[in-house]
This record gives sequence, structure tokens and C-alpha cells, in this order.
Amino acid sequence: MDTDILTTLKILIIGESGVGKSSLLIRFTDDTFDQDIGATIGVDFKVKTVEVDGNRMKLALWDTAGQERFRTLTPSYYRGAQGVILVYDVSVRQTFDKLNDWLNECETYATKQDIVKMLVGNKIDKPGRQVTRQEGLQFARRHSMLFIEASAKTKDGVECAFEELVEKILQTPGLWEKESKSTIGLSIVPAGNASSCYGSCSIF
Ligand SMILES: Nc1nc2c(ncn2[C@@H]2O[C@H](COP(=O)(O)OP(=O)(O)OP(=O)(O)O)[C@@H](O)[C@H]2O)c(=O)[nH]1
Ligand SMILES: [Mg+2]
Repeated sequence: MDTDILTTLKILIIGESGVGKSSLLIRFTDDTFDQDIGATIGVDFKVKTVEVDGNRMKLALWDTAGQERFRTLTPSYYRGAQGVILVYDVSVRQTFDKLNDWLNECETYATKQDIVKMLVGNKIDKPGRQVTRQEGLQFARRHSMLFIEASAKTKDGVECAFEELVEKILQTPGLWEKESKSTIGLSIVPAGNASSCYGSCSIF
């Protein structure tokens, strides 16, 4: 039912090719994992309805290609986005070293001033980690981002990443608007401790 939807949020997933952007999204929307998932070409798009802090919202999730040659129309990905999930692979140092480039792109093209950013260190299930949790946390703090480590394979942290991002967007005044046709009688439930993540997301 669309009648009790508070708002629709546009969320973008960015980061180097192979870090697991599509895998995180599919884990979140379909609760599946595919070892042989193909590289994204252009952009994929999924919609999911979630309930955060007692509010039902529709998420329009844009899964972008990490490979330069598959990226087209980059500015349109960012247009109107309220949230961005920037992903790196904790087992591949180079994907962490490229984070600044992705942040620069985000700064260049984001149209919303207070766009909320979540940094996700993915693939924590893999042996041979090359980036420590502390490094990820420090980068996130330095750039005023939320931070979590995750595994699309084991589900660790995946739901939390999306939920905390949505919660933070809801708490940012002026970043989103109520859906006009269905607002009567609705009020926003204050955040409190309603999160199911038990504080495992580090907030800057
Ligand atoms: N072990 C492990 N493998 C993962 C995880 N997440 C993704 N993978 C694997 O990593 C590979 C790349 O995953 P994708 O989800 O396609 O990566 P992507 O960031 O969408 O890549 P592009 O679409 O090219 O930008 C696939 O073989 C996935 O199965 C994870 O958490 N753990
Ligand atoms: Mg992909």
C-alpha cells in the first residue's frame, strides 16, 4: 500500500569495480548472494520499502558501475540523491586508496547540499584483510561519513548499513519531503533507540 509511505528516498551506491556494490544491494533487497555476479553496466535500479523508526519509506536504490568504461550519464545518477553508500573491499587496499576520487565525484555532482554518506568496508568474511577497521573509521570521521564493515556473503552489517543511512537522512532537516498525497495525519516518530543495529554503526 502506498498510502502510508512517508517519502521516497534516492540512494546511490558507488565505489571501485568488484568491491561488492551489487552484491550488497541484492543481499539487502532479495537476501541472496551470487558468487558469479557479473559487472554492472551503466546502472541498475531497485526499489524496496523499509520501515525505520516507525516510518515507512520507499527506497530507490541506484547501483552504479565501478568500471569507468561502463559509466555513462554520471551526473544523472547523483541528481536529487539524499544518500550515498561508498563501498571499498577490506581485502584490496587499492579500493580503499581510491575513496578520495569517489568522494570528489560525489562533491562535484551531488545536487543536495547535505547528502548523507555511508562508508562501507565490505568482504570482512575473506581472509587476508588489507585495510583495518580503524583505518576505515578514521577515513569516515575525517569526511563526516557514517561507517560500517560488512559482508554481502554472510549478511553481516548489510541491513544496518542501509537502515542507519535512512535514519540519518530522516534526521536531516530539509533533505527530504513528505509524499504530498499521503501526508495527512502522519508524524515522524523520533529516532530514540529504535534502531535494530545496536549501535554497531559508528557515527562520526
Ligand atoms: N567473499 C565475498 N565475496 C563478495 C562479497 N561481496 C561481493 N563479493 C564477490 O565479489 C565479486 C564482485 O561483486 P559485485 O557485487 O559484482 O561488485 P560490484 O562492486 O558491483 O562491481 P561492478 O559492478 O563492476 O562495479 C563477486 O564475485 C561477488 O560474489 C563479500 O562480502 N564476500
Ligand atoms: Mg555491480
